[in-house]
Amino acid sequence: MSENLSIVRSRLNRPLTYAEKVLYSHLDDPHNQEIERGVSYLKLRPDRVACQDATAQMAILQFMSAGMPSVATPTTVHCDHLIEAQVGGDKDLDRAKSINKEVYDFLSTACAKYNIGFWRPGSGIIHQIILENYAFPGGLMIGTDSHTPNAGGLGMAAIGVGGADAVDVMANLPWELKAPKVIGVKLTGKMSGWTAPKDIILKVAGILTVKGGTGSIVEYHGPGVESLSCTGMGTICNMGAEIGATTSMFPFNDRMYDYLESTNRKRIGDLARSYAAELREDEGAEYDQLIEINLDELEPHINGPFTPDLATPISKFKDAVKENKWPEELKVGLIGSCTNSSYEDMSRAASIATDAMEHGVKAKALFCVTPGSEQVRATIERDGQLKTFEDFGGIVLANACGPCIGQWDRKDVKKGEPNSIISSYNRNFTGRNDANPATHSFVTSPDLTVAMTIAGSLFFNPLTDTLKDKDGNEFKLKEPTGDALPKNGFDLGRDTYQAPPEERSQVDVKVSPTSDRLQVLEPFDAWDGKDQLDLPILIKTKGKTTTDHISMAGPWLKYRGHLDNISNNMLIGAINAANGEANKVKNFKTGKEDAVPATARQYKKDGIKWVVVGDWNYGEGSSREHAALEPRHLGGIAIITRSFARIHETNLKKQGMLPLTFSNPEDYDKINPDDKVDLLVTGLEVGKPLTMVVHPKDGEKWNCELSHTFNEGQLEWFRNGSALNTMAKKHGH
Ligand code: MIC
Ligand code: SF4
Repeated sequence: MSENLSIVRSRLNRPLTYAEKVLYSHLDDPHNQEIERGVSYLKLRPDRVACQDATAQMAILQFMSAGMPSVATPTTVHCDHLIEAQVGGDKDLDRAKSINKEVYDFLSTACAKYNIGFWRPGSGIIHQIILENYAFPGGLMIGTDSHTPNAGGLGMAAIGVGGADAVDVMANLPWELKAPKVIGVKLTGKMSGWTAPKDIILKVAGILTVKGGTGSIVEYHGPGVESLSCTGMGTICNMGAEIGATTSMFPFNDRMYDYLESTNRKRIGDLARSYAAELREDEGAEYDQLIEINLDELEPHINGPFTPDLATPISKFKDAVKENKWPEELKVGLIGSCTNSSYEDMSRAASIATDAMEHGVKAKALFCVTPGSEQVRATIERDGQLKTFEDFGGIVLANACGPCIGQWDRKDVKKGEPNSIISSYNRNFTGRNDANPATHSFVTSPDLTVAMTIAGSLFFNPLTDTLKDKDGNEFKLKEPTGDALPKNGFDLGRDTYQAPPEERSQVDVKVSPTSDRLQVLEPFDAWDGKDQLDLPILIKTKGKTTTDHISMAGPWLKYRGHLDNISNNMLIGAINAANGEANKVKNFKTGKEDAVPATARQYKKDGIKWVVVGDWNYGEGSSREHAALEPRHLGGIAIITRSFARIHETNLKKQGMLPLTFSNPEDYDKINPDDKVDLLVTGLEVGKPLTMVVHPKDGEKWNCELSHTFNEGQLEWFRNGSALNTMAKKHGH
């Protein structure tokens, strides 16, 4: 790292931010790489790749077609997304193992064959396991999950990507990233009382909004950092995904050292100490934007509903609930997830539950806990917090994503019934947790989640309000307390890791041709070399179109390895600008209304290519490349929007689609869902806008200018039909 860095330093001759140091020290060609923040495409060599089960299936299916004997970069796969919360812990886990047997068998044999570490179901959530085992200061990793930045809590540049990007790195190609800008967040003051690390990112999300971090790394620094635990920093970096940031990072410090030591990595901590000067920003480093937050004044926040950037400080929350007529009764409180499952989070939450029980009261709302890892679960079982949660009335779910991603067999409300839930998770898009669009989902710290759960009401503010004890006397909850790290060390719990075997050539990876869960990928057709004329608009979406709208999770997660089957969820959550409804579009040939995937299939059958028109920040949220593969599979050619989220834009390019943006964002309003368009693709060139001719149903045709961010290599992907086709072509098969 220092060698590469000194090469880059002598070229740039200016102080560097920490994020820049980590990225530039991983350049494939530090001598010649062009480096301009926000402009050049960097070619990087990540140290590590991580995949979770819901995205690994597609990644591995693509890797298999690259024809390599093993991965070129250390890689792990984590089974966490496919476990549905029903009754709790072990029972749910056993059920998941039997329902998903085929997929787990596929992943475990593929991992064995290609030399990938495999974390079995029950081991925990990818980002927690990475923090506990693999993250290290100064490292660069990519992960097929948008919350990969969680490892920024250990000073790593950890970036969420689609499966095809992971495949590049597994196949020893450099990984490409537009050189990010750097947003500095300077923390001053000291955190105390009811304020938790989560409140920093909830506040930042309010300032920057869901698209404010696009194209940037958020770098935290300043004296306030000292009052944060390593896992607290992880929480902040984790939820940086919600502002579209490429990643978020903290500089190396003593709290990271302590965490490394308590997770059996003192050696790495010592090494980091000896390079400490390179593991932080240079004096005088310049940020593209600077935000300052004084932790002495920072209030606890609650964000939501429906979007993670609607930030309300607790002192104003009751009024906001009244004003907006959000359902006041709190139905469910949920703590845990990859965002907030640390030992510290669990012990602080348990301290509040204990306080309540000492007054003879328990959770009024339903209360669920998802431990982030087997290690955290076993440790809080040993140290008593787990029992506290159960005594308090809580259900301890399996170490997995569970309700965070709609893996929740929720029984307490009917579909369509307006209700409120609050969690310590990171995302709260419509329908995400329970597939009920009327559920108002709020995100906050675990501390506030527990406090609100006791009150059963969104009107409650634990800083100022009292509760009634078992005899009807009023009492105030004590401020939460907890240890950042367990005094007696971590208990590793059950062994859930499968190392790849020495002898791998005989391992057989099976994909049954009749499976409805797994399907071998067929290469997409190359571009026909012509302009694309007379294309219908399959749907013009209105407002938020997140990856949850484009390729819903929950029950659909089971088809993540089967492109044709999962394509039946394409855009079913997106709102059609033509009628304000979801999953109802008009087939221009028949004039009949039908579901979006069905209409696309009909066009495909008739040999008609189509486009989608979308609004701002299209594809926000997940890294799931299914959101790009599905339109490609069903015959789409371009997605034309006001703007894109980073991972989704790259995913579209990788699969041979055209992500295009209106050069004049107002043109979005001028497009009618009934219009037809010509895309003059033969004129596609790096750095030049593309012309789209719009043919309104009645009226004059007009020219619309579209922008794109393709570089030369990426244009090849389009011409060849996909990045994978391009790789195959280079390898001569
Ligand atoms: C999410 O939080 O939305 C997910 C589910 O973890 C996704 C990954 C996926 O869709 O498989 C993510 O964040 O990238
Ligand atoms: Fe899992 Fe939720 Fe974290 Fe995504 S955000 S990795 S679904 S726990």
